[in-house]
Amino acid sequence: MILYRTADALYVEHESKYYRLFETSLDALIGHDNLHAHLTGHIAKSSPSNDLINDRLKAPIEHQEVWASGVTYYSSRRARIAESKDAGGGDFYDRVYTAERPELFFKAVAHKVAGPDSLVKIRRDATWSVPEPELTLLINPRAEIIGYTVGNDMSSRDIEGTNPLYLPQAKVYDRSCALGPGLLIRSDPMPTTTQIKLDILRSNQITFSATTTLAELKRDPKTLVEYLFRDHSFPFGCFLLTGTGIVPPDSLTLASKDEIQITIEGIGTLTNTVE
Ligand code: DO4
Ligand code: MG
Repeated sequence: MILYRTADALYVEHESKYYRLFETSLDALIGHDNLHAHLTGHIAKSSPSNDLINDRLKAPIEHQEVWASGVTYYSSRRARIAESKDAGGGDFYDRVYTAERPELFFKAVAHKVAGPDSLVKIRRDATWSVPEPELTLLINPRAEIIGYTVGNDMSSRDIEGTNPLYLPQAKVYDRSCALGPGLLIRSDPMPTTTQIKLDILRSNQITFSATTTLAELKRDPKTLVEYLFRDHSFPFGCFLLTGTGIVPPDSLTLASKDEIQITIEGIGTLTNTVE
C-alpha cells in the first residue's frame, strides 16, 4: 500500500483504490506502533474516495530530516574517483567503498525538498549538475524501516570534485532533494531484483536513460540505518537515501527545463523539472 500526501489530506492507495485517512499528520503516522496494520484496518472499514485524482501531490515529508548514503554502488565509486583525481580525493572514495563504516551525510529538511511534478534546482555557481536516483528508506523513531520512496539527490559534481570537503555545498541547497510520489508502506526488504530507472528529457526527447537494480547496492539498508541511529535520535523518524547506482556520462550536465523521471519498481515515478 502507498501513502500519498496532498495539501489538505493523507490518502492510502490499495489495489488501485484511494482511501482518505482521518489523520492529517504524517509525523503521527510515521511514529505509529504498527503503521501497516493501522492502514490495513482503515481500508477494511472505509469506502474509497475519488478526491485524490484531482489533488496535487506534495512531498511526503513533515518534520523528518533527510540523510543520504554515498559510494554504495561501484559505479558511484568509479565516478567520484575520476571527478576528484586532480584534488587527490580518489583514494577517499575507494577507502569509503570498502570500509566497514558507510558514508552518511545530511541532505535536507522539508523546506529544501521538492515534491512530485515540481521544480528542483541546480546551483547557480555550479557548472556540472546531475540527478542521483536513489531508493529512499522511511525510518520510524525506533530505527525500524517502515517504508520506501523514490529520492533524487541532486548534486553539483564540479564542486564535489574540487575538494571532498565541499560535499555539503555540492549536496545541500534549496530544492536539492526530491521525494515521492508516495510512501510504499512495507517493512520487508525490497527484492534485490527491484529496478531503478532514470530518464532525463530535454525538449521532450530522452537525452539520457539508464537502469540499475538493488542487486548492485553494496550495503545492507539495515546496516546503514544502524550507523545513522548510533547516538543520534530522530523523534519524527527520518528518510535515508541509499546512494546512486546510475551516473550519467561526464558530458551531461542538467539544464533549465530538463525533465527528470525516476522510476523504482513497486513504488512509482518521481518527475521533476529543473528550474
Ligand atoms: O561521496 C559523495 C556522495 C556520493 C553520493 O551521493 C552517492 O553515491 O550517491
Ligand atoms: Mg547520492
